[in-house]
Amino acid sequence: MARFVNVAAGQLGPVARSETRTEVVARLMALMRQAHANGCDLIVYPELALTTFFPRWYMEDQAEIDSFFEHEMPGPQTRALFDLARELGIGFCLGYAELAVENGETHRHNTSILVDKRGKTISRYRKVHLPGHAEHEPWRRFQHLEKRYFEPGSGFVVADAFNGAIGMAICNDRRWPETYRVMGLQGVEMVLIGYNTPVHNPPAPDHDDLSLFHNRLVMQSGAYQNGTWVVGVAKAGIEEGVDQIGGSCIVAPSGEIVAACTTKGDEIALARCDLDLCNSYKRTTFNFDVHRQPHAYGLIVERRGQHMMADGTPVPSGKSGRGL
Ligand code: ING
Repeated sequence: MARFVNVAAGQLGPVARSETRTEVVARLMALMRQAHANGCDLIVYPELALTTFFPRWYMEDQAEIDSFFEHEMPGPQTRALFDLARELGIGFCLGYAELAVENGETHRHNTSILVDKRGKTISRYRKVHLPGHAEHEPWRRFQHLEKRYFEPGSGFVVADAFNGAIGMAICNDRRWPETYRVMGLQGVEMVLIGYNTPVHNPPAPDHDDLSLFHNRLVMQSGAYQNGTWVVGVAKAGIEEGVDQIGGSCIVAPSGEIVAACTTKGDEIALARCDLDLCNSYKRTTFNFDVHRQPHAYGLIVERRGQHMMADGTPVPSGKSGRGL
């Protein structure tokens, strides 16, 4: 029996700094209604969907920085989105800046949540791979201060939801094969990824012309090499003077793009995703139990007089010598 999930990639165009949460939530709700009208079970929104991509600016005043964070989720200005989800019977994945007070300490994360058709949050992920830098770098056309404003998350989790195994990642995470493999080893069948990606990458301007190609490349390879669906959703367009790629798409476990947005504005792309298609890869080419060789990956190697594990991690204390 095929397990279909009807999915919408809920791409956003630019979000201005002046836009209120209420105004943005209204845009998210309009996309949710479109997705529901097209029979969707789930809509995936971008990273930091509720505000402009504020890490592009250097700020020192903590109150100003915290104005971009959500202190509760849902809160007074986001509750309407959860209520609509429950009313329509559609789930969603939402990226936002999370301010959490835990054991009396304040923590700030670049977060994504998965909310079911009853409007209940069933999974939360905090971005692991924070790109950019922590201090002001005035040479850049714009900043990328995620390392300044967020703490990294502690790992990738796969939740049982929508009759399958659903994982989340955020933006730069999608560029790292470990992101998909860690969830692949947990049996993930769909990875939901929001992103804000500038066309121009100041440290590597020669990559700019390849930004959309690299966007597709990493999600298609991650999908194929782990036999999983991947849904990538942009906040796109020229946002506060910075051009951000679109390229929202839905990738099948084959690595094929089966749906894509064609604008850089608010737009949904739709796909009827058969989660059982994952097995065509998980039970053959990427049958990890049969074909993966973890013993070879944990090898201790010597590079230029330094011992390390074959995957580049330090040799755990107590282990030494070559693993040959
Ligand atoms: N943005 C970008 C991303 O990984 C980036 C940062 C852009 C890295 C271009 C490398 C090249 O898509 C976020 N928010 O991670």
